[in-house]
Amino acid sequence: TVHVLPQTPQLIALLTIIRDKNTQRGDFIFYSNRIIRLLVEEGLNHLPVEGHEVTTPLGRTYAGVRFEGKICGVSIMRAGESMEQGLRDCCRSVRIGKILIQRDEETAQPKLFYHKLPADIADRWVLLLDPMNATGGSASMAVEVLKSKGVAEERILFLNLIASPEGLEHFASKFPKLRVITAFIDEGLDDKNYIVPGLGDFGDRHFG
Ligand code: HSX
Ligand code: HSX
Repeated sequence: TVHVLPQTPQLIALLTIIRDKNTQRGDFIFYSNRIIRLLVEEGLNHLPVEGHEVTTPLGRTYAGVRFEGKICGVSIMRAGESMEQGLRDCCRSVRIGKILIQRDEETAQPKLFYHKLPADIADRWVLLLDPMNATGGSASMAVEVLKSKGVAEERILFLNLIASPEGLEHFASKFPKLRVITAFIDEGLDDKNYIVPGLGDFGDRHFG
């Protein structure tokens, strides 16, 4: 299932800045971080909570809730690493796994080079991080890696900034129980399988 962030004027303004080809790296990082923060908070909204009672300084009890699971961020390198800090800003001691997948820009086929994941990942909720979902090939490959480590599809939340309709369809048909949280669904892909209108190569714009 796909959850799109509420398309508020504020969010569109942030997206407009990072889409602008004249936006320089410092601003690109600053404004994309604001969107990433919203994506992380929305992702956390999908995790289960249990009842938890506290006493306030006024001596009253408050029947609240607390998060009951363990989580792990997994970034698809390189671009996905740009989302790690946003997750850490919300979850201080969060564990982070890495999967290095590179898309061959001739064929648009993803290739897996490396992965390193926490040993107990199968017991965790996984927030999969990649800002761009074009054909969906890279993220699918990452999900296959996670599944091979015993992570259930329903425990994976894929956080991404811009998705193409093609990428989302690919994902929905392959992994129907997986949740995708995206800030924006773009028009589609061009003949090189780049997202349009898009924002160019996220990794290049963020890391240089
Ligand atoms: C974060 O810290 C999340 O709530 C995680 O559940 C927790 C990290 O747990 P661990 O990886 O240190 O066991 O706030
Ligand atoms: C870019 O290509 C992104 O960060 C993703 O890792 C990937 C998206 O392309 P696709 O595999 O969805 O076509 O580097």
